[in-house]
Amino acid sequence: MRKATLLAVTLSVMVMFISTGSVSYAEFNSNLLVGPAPTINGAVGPSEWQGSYQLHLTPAAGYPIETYVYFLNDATNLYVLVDAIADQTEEDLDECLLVFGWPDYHVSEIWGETSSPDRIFSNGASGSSAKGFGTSHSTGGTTNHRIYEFQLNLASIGLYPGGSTEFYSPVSVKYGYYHYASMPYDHGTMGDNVYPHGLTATTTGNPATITGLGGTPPDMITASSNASIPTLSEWGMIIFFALLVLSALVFGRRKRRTA
Ligand SMILES: [Ca+2]
Repeated sequence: MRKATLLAVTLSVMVMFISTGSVSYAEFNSNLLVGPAPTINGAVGPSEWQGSYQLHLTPAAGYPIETYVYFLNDATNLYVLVDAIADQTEEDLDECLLVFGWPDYHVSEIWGETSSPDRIFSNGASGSSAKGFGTSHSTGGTTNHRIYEFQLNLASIGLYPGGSTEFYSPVSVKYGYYHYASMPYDHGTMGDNVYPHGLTATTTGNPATITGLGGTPPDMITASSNASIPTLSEWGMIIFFALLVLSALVFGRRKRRTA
């Protein structure tokens, strides 16, 4: 009976940890870069963006444009792929915005012609970005769609290996000369993926300055350090195996006593 009870507790602890890790995006890790750094050219090369995506934005979760978002980092840079698989129309006004930190925030935004896009790196952010239209591994390489690639210097957005900062894409100002959009904005369908869903922002000025955030709070992103830190679900597995060993010991002792 004791063994069965222990096993039940173990399983429920494991399920708790696994569901905590997969239901909410409120905290996530950038994966450590393995292999070559992505070439920032708006095309997903065959050896680029290895490892799993961190965010999958779906209509069911409130995002009109189904999109996969990948985050990788090495000691100096963060690399972001916004793979907008449901934006299958190529317009100059398609755009993508990434914001890091709050209230001291750093911005990278890209829009305009695919061949010579307009780019913003503001409030200290520095790096490179590209806007493309093509296929990627997310769709099995068959359907052309919008692809945005970013390289951001970690220190320029308030990050370092092992460090954390807020991540969001809050604003939907697209007309006139105001800047800032979402992740991404598709002009073909006028769809806006404000991230996280339910985040609101107030802005002023031209180009826009974010003066306040409300609604759903931003996520926290943690950049990987070389010494990898177990994720929540890995900790769940560790506890699971520790309790398994413990239950084996308890069972073993009972058996000896009976004998
Ligand atoms: Ca489009």
